[in-house]
Amino acid sequence: MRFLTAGESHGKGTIVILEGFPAGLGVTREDIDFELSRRQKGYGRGGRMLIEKDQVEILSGIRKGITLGSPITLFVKNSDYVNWEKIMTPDPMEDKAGNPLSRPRPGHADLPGGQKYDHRDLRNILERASARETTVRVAAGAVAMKFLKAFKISVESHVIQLGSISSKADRISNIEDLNKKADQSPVRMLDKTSEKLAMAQIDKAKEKGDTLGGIFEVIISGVPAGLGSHVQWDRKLDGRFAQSLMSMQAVKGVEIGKGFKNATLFGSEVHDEIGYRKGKGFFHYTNRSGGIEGGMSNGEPIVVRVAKKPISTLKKPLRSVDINTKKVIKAAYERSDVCALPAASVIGESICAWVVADAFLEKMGGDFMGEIQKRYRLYLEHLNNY
Ligand code: EPS
Repeated sequence: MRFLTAGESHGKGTIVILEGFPAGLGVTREDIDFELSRRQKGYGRGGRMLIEKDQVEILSGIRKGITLGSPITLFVKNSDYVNWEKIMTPDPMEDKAGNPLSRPRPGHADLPGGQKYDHRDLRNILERASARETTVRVAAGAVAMKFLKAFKISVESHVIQLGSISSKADRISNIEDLNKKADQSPVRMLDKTSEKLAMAQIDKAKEKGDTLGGIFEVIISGVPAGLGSHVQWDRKLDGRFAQSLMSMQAVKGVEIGKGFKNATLFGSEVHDEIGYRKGKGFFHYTNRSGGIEGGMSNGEPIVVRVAKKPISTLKKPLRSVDINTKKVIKAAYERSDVCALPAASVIGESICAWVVADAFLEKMGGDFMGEIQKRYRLYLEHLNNY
């Protein structure tokens, strides 16, 4: 399976085409809109989320609530486009609406993108680099999640660190109704003390014209052993998670299990001892590896942690250089989120859901749900008898 997204942040909207998705899965607009609305929430977001009410339009590939096996096209319109029509129009325009943006923001795509594509108006870069693009990645993820649900695989997340505030609920790899609980928190943290401190830190950053990042954790339960493969670099499941998650705007670190901590310990303190129980099959006594060994799922919950840097659009801008005058100036500021970490954790779920669904389909094979389900039953039988 693969997908491609397109769209500018203040253009007509964002769009995604999903290719290779099997037939026979029930998917409704409500399924997708539910995830889209989760992406819009979180304490610390800016004015844009008050303008948008992200809702999907299904343009192809789903008929009467069932996937057809043909490309699925999902479109999410930008309500803000009406305010940007003159600036973002694809038509040739005499009108010089919108001053060319010449003050690159440190940390954003503005400068390297301008250099690479030879744009003198940095808006031509920032519009596509914007995290608005994640809208349709979440739409794609919602379809993948629906697929995984049919095989009792769940994808959930929570924020474990926001700025300097660590959640006390760090490293819970099997919590019931994790998402239900995290969704109740404005910062998607599980313990109330950290939640309060984190919100206070967001308030402080806002006051100072600054921004905040942090770390979230995605937990994927119900994954059978054997997704991904050790035989080739681009088939390794951990590598696929890292690439997909790193491609999310502002993400600067990805860790599987206790990745960085494990690097500081003895091997005997790191590796998860293997057990066997009749009926249950093989299992591990611990899960420090985060459910992936040798580039393959090992049957334990997959635990992925993602570090997101603070958003680079600062109300109190950093020093930069105007690309035309070459004079030292302050970077451009329009409006921005102070902290989009809670939303990022929702986006992370979607990205992980796609990775798992892709690897799952690759392993089981099949073009329609009944076929895949049959093959999965056989594979589970194989695992039980192994
Ligand atoms: C976003 C929409 C954007 C930003 C944010 C994500 O809207 P606007 O640029 O109109 O405020 O809020 O994008 C960025 C953080 C960024 O650096 O571009 C969204 O829908 O998530």
